Amino acid sequence: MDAQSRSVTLIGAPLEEGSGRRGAAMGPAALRIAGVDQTLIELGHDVADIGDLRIVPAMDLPNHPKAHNLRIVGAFTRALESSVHDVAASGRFPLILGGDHSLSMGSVSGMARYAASKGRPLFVLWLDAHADFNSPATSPSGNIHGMPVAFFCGEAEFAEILPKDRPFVDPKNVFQVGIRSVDAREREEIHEHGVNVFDMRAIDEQGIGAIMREILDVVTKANGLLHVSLDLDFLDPEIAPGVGTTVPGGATFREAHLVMEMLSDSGLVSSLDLVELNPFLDDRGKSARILVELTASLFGRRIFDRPTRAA
Ligand code: 4U7
Ligand code: MN
Ligand code: MN
Ligand code: MN
Repeated sequence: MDAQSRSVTLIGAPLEEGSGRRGAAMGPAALRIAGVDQTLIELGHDVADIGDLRIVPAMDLPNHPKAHNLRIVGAFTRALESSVHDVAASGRFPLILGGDHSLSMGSVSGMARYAASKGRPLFVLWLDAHADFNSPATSPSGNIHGMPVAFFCGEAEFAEILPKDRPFVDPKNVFQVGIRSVDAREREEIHEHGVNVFDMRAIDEQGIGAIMREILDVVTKANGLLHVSLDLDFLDPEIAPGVGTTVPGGATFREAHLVMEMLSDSGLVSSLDLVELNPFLDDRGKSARILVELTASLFGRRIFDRPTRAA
């Protein structure tokens, strides 16, 4: 999106059962307390908050030994797939307040259905320490928050959560940035399927600005929609401690803001997940606040304006 005013719908997804521990279900509340709605309003956007999704476990799904809490994650996947699709189809920007990263099975699938209805390709920018391309067969933990990318790419069908004819995301349209923790079999899968990975070393060597220009050029040329999925552990744990799966050596404060500022200038972003915030592990609201600040940069907050870059 550009500096223009957007209509944004906040969708709370108090899901923690996809991760190995409790606490992420408090994420939507912490993001609201940190002022996500007021911040967007002050930037001139129209904001509607539909509250938190409420689900009942999907009893038609199996109790899968290698996909923990599948009935709960599956119910959230269905609820998010339809609400994210419907919000986008009504011309509004879905902003999902998580919740653990398994929620992206639903949010990205909903955007994939919306993009298909418009005849446009969906691209995904995955900002994360992890590739999240496990499946029940490869996962060392059985935690579904390590599987969403494989799921929405159609590479991890472990039960019929969504209709069989749902559109998948082409793994070659997935750009992962910030990666620094990948499991052995997951590594083979992401290479085999052609996921675009910019690991922390790529950020160190090329600079985050050059990487973002490369990604945005691809999306622009394809006339794509771009879904952004921001896992809090993309950031270095020194500045964002409120997360269950800390990995040292993450993105800095300025690297993360530059990503958001360049995304904002591009006008390409269609939807956003804020995930993996665990307020129980946070330090006095620090991590919730940084997610809200990054959201502000994505929605047009600037230090100073810049001349628009020629396309
Ligand atoms: B997150 C892990 F084994 N790969 O699958 C797994 F290291 O959404 C971690 O990126 C997954 O935070 C992390 O359990 C999921 C593990
Ligand atoms: Mn993740
Ligand atoms: Mn992660
Ligand atoms: Mn495969």
